[in-house]
Amino acid sequence: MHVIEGAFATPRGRIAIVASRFNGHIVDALVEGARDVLVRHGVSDEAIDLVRVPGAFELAPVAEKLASRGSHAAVIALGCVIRGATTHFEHVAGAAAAGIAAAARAAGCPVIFGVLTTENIEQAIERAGTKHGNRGADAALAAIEMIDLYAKLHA
Ligand code: INI
Repeated sequence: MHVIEGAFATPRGRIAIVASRFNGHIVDALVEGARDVLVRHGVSDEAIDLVRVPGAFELAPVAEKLASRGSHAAVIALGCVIRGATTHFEHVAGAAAAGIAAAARAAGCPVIFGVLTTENIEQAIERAGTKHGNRGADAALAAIEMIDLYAKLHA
């Protein structure tokens, strides 16, 4: 069997992280987790562009713009949506997920979904560098693997 998959090779080119300010304490921990993984896989800190947006709703359009410029090897979208008393959560989380998925399909480079959608702040903290790991770090690993896979599929 001929298996085609991405390796965790040092990616060439720039990496963009788009991160929301809403729930900033959590998102900052995701950004730090992503940055740490990228740098420990050989990406220069200088080659990482961090683009800030107000909330998770704004992640997809900006990720799509960045990805369509062709200036980055991958775009990583990081955010945190926490359920509240109203249906606002569903709209914001749904728009972020659907929008980032659409951006990923349209773009020539990987666009990675690193948005926490949780019931409460505790679940978010657990996934931002405490007992359930760091989803920002996971997103960066996915980006590294996908960059290599795209290179293989385009070769
Ligand atoms: N944005 C988030 O990133 N997380 C949330 O939990 C959230 N909630 O719950 O409201 C949120 N709302 C703001 C939204 O993303 C937009 O920034 C705003 O609606 C302006 O378009």
